[in-house]
Amino acid sequence: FSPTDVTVIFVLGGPGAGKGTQCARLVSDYGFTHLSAGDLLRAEQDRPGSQYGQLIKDYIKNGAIVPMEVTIALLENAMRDTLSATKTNGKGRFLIDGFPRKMDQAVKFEEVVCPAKMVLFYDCPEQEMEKRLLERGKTSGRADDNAESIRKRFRTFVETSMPVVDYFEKQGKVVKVDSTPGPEKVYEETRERLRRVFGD
Ligand code: UP5
Ligand code: MG
Repeated sequence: FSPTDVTVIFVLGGPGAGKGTQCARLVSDYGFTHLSAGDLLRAEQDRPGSQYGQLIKDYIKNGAIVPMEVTIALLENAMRDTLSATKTNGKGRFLIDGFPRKMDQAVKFEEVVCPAKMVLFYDCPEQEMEKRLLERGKTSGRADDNAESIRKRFRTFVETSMPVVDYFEKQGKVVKVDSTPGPEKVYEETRERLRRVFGD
C-alpha cells in the first residue's frame, strides 16, 4: 500500500474506552472506512472452515493478543477489499480500531502495510471502562465481557498495549482524548482535535 493512496489512523484505548463508538461517528462525518481488529477476528472465528477459529476464541477469552500474522492478514485483506470495491481509484482513509496493541504488530504493520498518519488515543479510567463493559456484557454476547476476562484484558492493556502508545507518543503522532465523559462530549473533543490535523 502506498502512503500516497492510503491514509491510516490507529484508534487505541483500553477495553471499553469507546473506540468503536467514536469510530462509528467519524465514519459518517469523514467518510473513513472503519476496520476493527477485534471485529475482524470475531468474524474469522465464526467463519466456517477457518483454521484459526479455536485459536482466536482462546486468545480473546483470555484477553491475550492473537499472533500478529493472523490479525495483519485480516486487516490487509479488508483494506484491499475496500480499495478495490469502492470507486475511489484505489485511494482510502482507514480508521484501524484496536490495533496495534503489541509492539511487534506496530513495527510489522508499518513495515509491510503502511505507516500511520496519527494515533487517536482514548484515555479512560479502568473503573469507568469496567462499568461500561459489565453493562454491555448483559446483552453483548461477547465471550470477554465478564469480570474475569475484563481483568485479563486490562492487564494486557497496561503491560503490552500501553508501550505501543508510548512508542507513537515519542514520534509525536498521538492525539489523546479523555473519553470519560459521555459519547457526545468525547466526539466533540475528537472533532476539534482532528480539525487541527485534517482541516474541516
Ligand atoms: N460507551 C462507549 N463510549 C461511552 C461513553 N463516552 N460514555 C458512556 N458509555 C460509553 O464501548 C464500550 C461500551 O461502552 C458500549 O456499551 C458503549 O455503548 C459504551 P465501545 O465503543 O465498544 O468501546 P471499545 O473501546 O471499542 O471497547 P471494546 O470492548 O471493543 O474494546 P477492546 O479493545 O477490549 O475489544 P476489541 O474488540 O478491540 O478486542 C477484543 C479482543 O480481541 C482483545 O482483547 C484481543 O484478545 C483480541 N485482539 C487481538 O488479539 N489483536 C488485535 O489486534 C485486536 C484484538
Ligand atoms: Mg471495539
